[in-house]
Amino acid sequence: MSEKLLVPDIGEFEKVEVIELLVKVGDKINLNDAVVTIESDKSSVEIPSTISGTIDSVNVKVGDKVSKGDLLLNISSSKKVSTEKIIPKDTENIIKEAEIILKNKKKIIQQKPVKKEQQIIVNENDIDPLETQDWIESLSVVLEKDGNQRAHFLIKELINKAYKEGANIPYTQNTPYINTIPPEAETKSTGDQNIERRIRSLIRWNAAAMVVRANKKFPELGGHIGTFASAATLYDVGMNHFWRAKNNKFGGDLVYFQGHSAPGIYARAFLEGRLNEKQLDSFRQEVKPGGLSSYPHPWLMPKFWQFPTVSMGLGPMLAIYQARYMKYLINRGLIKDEGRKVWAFLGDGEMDEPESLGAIGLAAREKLDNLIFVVNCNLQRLDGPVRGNGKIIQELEGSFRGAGWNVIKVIWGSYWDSLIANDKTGLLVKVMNETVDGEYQAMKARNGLYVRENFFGKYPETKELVSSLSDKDIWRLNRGGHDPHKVYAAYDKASKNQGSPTVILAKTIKGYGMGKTGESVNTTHQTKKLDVEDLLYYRDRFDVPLTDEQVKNIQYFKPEDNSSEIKYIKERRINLGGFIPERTTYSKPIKVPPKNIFDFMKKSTGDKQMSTTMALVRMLTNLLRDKNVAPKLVPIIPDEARTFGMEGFFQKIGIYAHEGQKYEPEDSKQLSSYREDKKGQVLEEGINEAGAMSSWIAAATSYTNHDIEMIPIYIFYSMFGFQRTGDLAWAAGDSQARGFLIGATAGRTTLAGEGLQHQDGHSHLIASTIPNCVSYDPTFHYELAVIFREGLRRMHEKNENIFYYITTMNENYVHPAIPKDKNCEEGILKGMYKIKEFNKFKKIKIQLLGSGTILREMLAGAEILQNEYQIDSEIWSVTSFNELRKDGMEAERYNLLNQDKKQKVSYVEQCLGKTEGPIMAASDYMRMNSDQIRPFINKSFYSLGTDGYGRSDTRKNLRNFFEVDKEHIVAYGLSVLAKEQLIATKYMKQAIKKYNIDINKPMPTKL
Ligand SMILES: Cc1ncc(C[n+]2csc(CCOP(=O)(O)OP(=O)(O)O)c2C)c(N)n1
Ligand SMILES: [Mg+2]
Repeated sequence: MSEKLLVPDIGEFEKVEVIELLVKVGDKINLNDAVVTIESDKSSVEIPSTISGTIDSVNVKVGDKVSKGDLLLNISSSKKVSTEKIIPKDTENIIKEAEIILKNKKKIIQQKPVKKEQQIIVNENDIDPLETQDWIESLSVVLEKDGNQRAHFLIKELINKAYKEGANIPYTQNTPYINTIPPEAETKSTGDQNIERRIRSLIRWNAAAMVVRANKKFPELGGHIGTFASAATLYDVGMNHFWRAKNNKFGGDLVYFQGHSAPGIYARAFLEGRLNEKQLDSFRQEVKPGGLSSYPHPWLMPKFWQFPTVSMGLGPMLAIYQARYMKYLINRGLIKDEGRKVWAFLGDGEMDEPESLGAIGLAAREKLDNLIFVVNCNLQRLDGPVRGNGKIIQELEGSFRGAGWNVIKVIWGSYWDSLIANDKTGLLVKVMNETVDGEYQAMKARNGLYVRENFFGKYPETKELVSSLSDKDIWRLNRGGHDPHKVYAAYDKASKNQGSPTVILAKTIKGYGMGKTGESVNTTHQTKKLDVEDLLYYRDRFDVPLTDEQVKNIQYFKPEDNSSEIKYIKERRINLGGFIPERTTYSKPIKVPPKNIFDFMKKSTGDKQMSTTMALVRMLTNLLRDKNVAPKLVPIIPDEARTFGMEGFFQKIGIYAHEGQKYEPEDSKQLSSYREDKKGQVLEEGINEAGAMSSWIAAATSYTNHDIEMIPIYIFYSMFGFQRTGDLAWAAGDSQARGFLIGATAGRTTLAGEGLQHQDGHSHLIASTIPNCVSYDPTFHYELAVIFREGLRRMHEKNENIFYYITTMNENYVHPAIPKDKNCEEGILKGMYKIKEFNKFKKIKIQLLGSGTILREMLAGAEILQNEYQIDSEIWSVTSFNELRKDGMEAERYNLLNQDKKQKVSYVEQCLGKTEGPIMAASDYMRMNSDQIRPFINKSFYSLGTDGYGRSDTRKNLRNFFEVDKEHIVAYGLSVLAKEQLIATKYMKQAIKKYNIDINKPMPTKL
């Protein structure tokens, strides 16, 4: 039976051009196979077949204009599937998931209720304590009889009822200032606590010694002792019991270490035998090979560090998106689900960075139960307390609980357990709740007596609680983050949590053990020197087996290889699969598609106008047909797919959504319907450039963190790229990211109407600050094709640790065929090639260098110069001033250092050295962009550019304003030639008059 395949609903578009036929008569096709590509003035999209069968006739040809309902093909079908039916329905999955959740819920309900002794909380605001007690008793009965879930349900119902009755009192997100896990519910560590303590003490010592030794030698080196001193237990418990390394059987947990705790991580690696004393002694001396970097920097220690974290706030953000990306890879079937975790260690001060909390909602929404944050709440940042007048742990608890995280507070150590159990009046918890962080910090800078008087002394009942304890005992009352039992229990619970991310808020002491000069004092953060007295105290505090003499010499301590400590530490890591951190790569390179895949971009577009953004989307659509590349592409878009004409991707490869699509989209009948899918390929990040960039980094480093090479392509408004998320771009370079950043709608005058905040005239300059970023500003579709293919080859086939920044534009124009010159492709990649020459008059010549859309103004200006002023010219398309500069710098440096040898000729010089006439360059970027190559050529060189704030107007008016339109190019060209005494000044004056150029207009930078 023959069926008709018609043009489906293509939204608002009509009479859209057929640009490709993907099938012919006689072909057998399957449901959803693409048959035809159509293209509007904004985007191209493939039409999939809704019928499987054999093609009887093709009823359209390339160039035809089609609208909804037009006949495309006749197909002899075996079966027809209506468009209704292909709307993705994940109902079954949803039911399955719901069943799993229900099962889990049941499991939770079946948990044994924890018995607890009842407490009477004294509250001065309580107008009827007896009634209060009645309610509390009822709750205790429910807890005992029916468990936590039931109690929680009842409380929720009470709140709902009160809310309905108008009692709109804000519900607090906080729990009392005590540990989330009660002692009786703690999972006990199986480790040998004595050995672990000894190991931890040695790590503490060696970490501090490393910093102190470095600063004794070179006081300028700096370093930190206090951060790791507060976090040692948090790391040790993870290292000994939880973090599984990558090996040939397992993908490995991913740990983001707090930047300033690096010395502790090196100190452990020293005991593990991974680093030697010489290396420890080269802490912060990285210029000679083998030095240890100040903070986690994969660029400088590519076999050790995995994640750069020291720019505060980036770690939390990157970790969240790393965990999300891990789920993405699992859901797309690209890696196995092995229960791997992402752990991120963060400072409590660091949590003030907007980036730290900015993505926690996403983590909860995406149910990232593979993510664990550990916030080291030492209550201090650099200058002083994080929240002197408040409580950072409570504040963070509120934020994270509100966002839907599983919050585990680890506030008090085991020595407090009996005190809290004996707190029958509830007054101890009340004091804990009332004491602000400033006081908590001050107490740890003082002594036991001070704590007795100022903390326990607040109420007679609490004072009585500690009456049998000596001041020393009180001083020993430890904080949760320093208690390996409490930390173990928290990690265990976090690791088993399902359905939400977990944050552990661990209370610690900054500079723990550092004594009077460094413990809990406001200057702890910057303490990098310890005097002999402090060192002796530190040794005694942690029982480090060093003599006084050895302490004075600040010697490292490493037990013999066959000592119980070294055996233990190694055995623990062997059990957990290897060392952490370790950066390795076992991914396979991606074979780049055949050269001809982009051949269609080397032909002229004829009369057809298109933007380079459209050309890019066409190119990506083609790439999605290459079986090696297609599954590896990760298109990332922050809510701008329609702006860039990429909505065709929604149907074709789907938008990643871990829950599939639970609703029928409003536009479900349309070809480019908003299709969310658990296996979706597009990461649609919403209005969130920092998140999109974090996703891009996760995908761009997938080759090392997941051993699978991926090709992330993040497309954004170029203005909201480097300028907005520059620090992440820098971290990407450090991380050795490989992938494409596409600055779309680029150029100060090309993105016409949008105005000052949108018009980018400098992103290439910011890109040039990142050493391993390769950037291009192409004008024509063949340039884009050559650049992109080379990017694929260099990064994903040859595995160079570089990333590409390419700007594309939204201005539609005709694209010519690639010039015949055999060196053209090489020139495109090196940064410039001659695109055209006007050579009719052979008298006066000028060299014109143009970039991006301004190249077209150059070409037009050159034509006027030829036709109206008899001036010849050579026009060069500069695809990358940045690449030209890099080459020029290298040549210049070589030549200066090797004056006796054959001198190198920079590529700029090779192109322009023997040409005639002065040089004038222009781009849609600041003059500084083209000025970058000025030093590499011994000729008169002038730049035009778009310095100054952008503003909304037409392209024509904007180019006139910034003086980069063809008229200004002619006038400035004539002026340059006059200045070089090649023509009379009158021509320049004529042109200025003719084009109404106001010579008194101030520089656009002042307007
Ligand atoms: C973006 C950024 N701003 C400032 C700094 C400088 N800085 C380094 S550590 C630090 C204080 C860190 O305090 P916290 O996060 O509480 O960590 P702690 O050392 O107390 O564990 C500051 C301000 C930085 N590294 N990154
Ligand atoms: Mg802190």
